[in-house]
Amino acid sequence: MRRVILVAVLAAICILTAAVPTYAQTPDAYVVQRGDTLSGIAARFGVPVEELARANGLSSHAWVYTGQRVSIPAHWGPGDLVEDWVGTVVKNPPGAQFDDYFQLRSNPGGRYGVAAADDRLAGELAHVCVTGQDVRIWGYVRDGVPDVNGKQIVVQRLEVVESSLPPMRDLTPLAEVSASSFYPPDRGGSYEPSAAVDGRVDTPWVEGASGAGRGAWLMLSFKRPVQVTAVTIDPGYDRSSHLFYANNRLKRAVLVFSSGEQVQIDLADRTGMQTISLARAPGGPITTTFVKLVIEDVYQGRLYDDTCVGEIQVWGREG
Ligand SMILES: [Ca+2]
Repeated sequence: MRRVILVAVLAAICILTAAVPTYAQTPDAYVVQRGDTLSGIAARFGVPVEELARANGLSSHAWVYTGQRVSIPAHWGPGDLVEDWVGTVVKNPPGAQFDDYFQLRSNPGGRYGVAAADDRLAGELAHVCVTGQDVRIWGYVRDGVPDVNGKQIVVQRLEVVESSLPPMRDLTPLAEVSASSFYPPDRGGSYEPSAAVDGRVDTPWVEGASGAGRGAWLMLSFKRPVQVTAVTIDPGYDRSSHLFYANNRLKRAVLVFSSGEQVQIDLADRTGMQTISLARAPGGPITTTFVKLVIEDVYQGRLYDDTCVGEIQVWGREG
């Protein structure tokens, strides 16, 4: 009975996504033919050449010889084909077990790890992760891998779904910024709230409260409601490694929205922008007139007990 239900659910998913899974049998080994190269064999079986080389104790530039048996790593065989699946790429908060995943639009339970077949696609995946745009993807599913539910889509082609809605973009220039307090200017510059949105990670807003500034806040306000899909944050004084670790860095914060929604975020203790994805299915982007960042916890600075936010950006669309 259970199996029947499972089959029915799988069938429904297939219909919803208009994808017909095909199960290709991966051979255990391949006998090298004249003219074959390791990279050619890797491409034929959809295996990264490094993985194929490793499975055979070879370097990835090794020659192969006619008649040589080459083992094909089983889990790299093309599994379910992914053809025109529609969904969003969602980034997990730093520290999560897996960094991102693909969320099928048609099925809230349809969640897969995601990987790019090449560097260009990796860049596109990173971009749509921030913009929260729906995408159509093609590729295949790898089974039994250390990723979400043991499954990972290797994306070989990606298209952004055309939409009549305004495009997702960096909304920060539309915002007025304010804060509960700020540190007075000194020889290093000024640390007003506007320093967190000036497009530079090396100029931080620094809270001016006593102690580490837990409870201090920075707020970006919009004249008209916006739909927020992601927030990116540089959690410290990112002018140099010395200044970054000399001051407090943001460890945990709460994002508060005018809708009443609150999202607790955890930040990794490292320089550079970190992405907080809010394009979570099925809830979708958050509609709000402000984004308020409230400091909850910090990584303690070596020299100073002041908490810095190098830069914050709000991504989404107007209206
Ligand atoms: Ca800045």
